[in-house]
Amino acid sequence: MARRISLTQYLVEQQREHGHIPAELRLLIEVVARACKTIAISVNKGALGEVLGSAHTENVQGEVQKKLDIISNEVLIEANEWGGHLAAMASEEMDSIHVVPNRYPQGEYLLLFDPLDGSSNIDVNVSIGTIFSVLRKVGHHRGVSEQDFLQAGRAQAAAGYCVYGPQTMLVLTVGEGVAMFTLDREMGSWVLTADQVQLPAETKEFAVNMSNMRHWAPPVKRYIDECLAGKEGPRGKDFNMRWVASMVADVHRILTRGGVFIYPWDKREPDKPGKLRLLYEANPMSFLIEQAGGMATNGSQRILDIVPTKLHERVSVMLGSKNEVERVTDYHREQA
Ligand code: AHM
Ligand code: MG
Repeated sequence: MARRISLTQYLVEQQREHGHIPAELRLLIEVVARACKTIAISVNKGALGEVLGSAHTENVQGEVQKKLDIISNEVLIEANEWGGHLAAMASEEMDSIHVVPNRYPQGEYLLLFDPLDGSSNIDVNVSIGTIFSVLRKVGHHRGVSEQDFLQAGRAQAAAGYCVYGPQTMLVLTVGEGVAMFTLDREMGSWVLTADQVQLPAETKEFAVNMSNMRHWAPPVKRYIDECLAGKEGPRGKDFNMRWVASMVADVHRILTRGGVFIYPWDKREPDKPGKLRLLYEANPMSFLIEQAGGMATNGSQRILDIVPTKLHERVSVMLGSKNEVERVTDYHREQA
């Protein structure tokens, strides 16, 4: 039987080989992974655990929260508070940062997360996930504030997601490629099932919410129109479309077989750069995609180079197979 490599073993071996996973970061990743197992149990119980439906509250972005959004947020906070590895946390579901309480030692890391991404899919039993991003607190100042979180995505020490689908999988990068772990439910352990994941530069599959087409800017419309024109059009090949409406599930498919994911700016809310959040969604996913040989931009700029100006900043997102993201980004440049 093939040797099973656990998450712990993977992290220890990465530290030996590359020396960039100090014990605190390893603890942090293991605690997040453990929290994801707890969230997976609630997700799997569904109606039996009385966790479905709305919590009848709104988050800072004015979105109605589901019970599982709140449960997942609490699980992540409770799991990460006491270990001494973190200075503070920020979440899509909290107005402001959560500083580690005084009763616990403060560490050097900052954890950011979307506790349960794909909220609209919770009640219909479609894949959802947890997305996380890890930054280091820079400088030696005492205390921690929102300002400490406003770092460009290229500064991430680690990032990943857990997808709650037919299989529960943890996908992780610590800056040396992308590794995928599958949860062995009987053993309760994460087992390495793919390492050094690479996505193809070419693809024939795109993911976008087509119902917004009439609101898009011309470069996005041009790119999708050309894909839709198929063999007879300028691209000379037929394209396939997929849209799960859970970014985690769409990105997981792209990491597995290639593709391009687009959630662009659109005219519905012209003052917002996009729907997705830079710090909790776009940055961690862009780090993973780049580590797998793909590309991620907002149409004009590499996502990982954007310096955030606020915690809940939104961004236009185009990520996935390199040649396709390059093309749609070029269309934006030609139009500028
Ligand atoms: P959420 O974090 O509130 O779940 O919103 C983010 C989700 C993404 O997972 C997904 O790509 C997108 O929203 C789907 O949006 P839409 O319903 O507009 O297609
Ligand atoms: Mg989300």
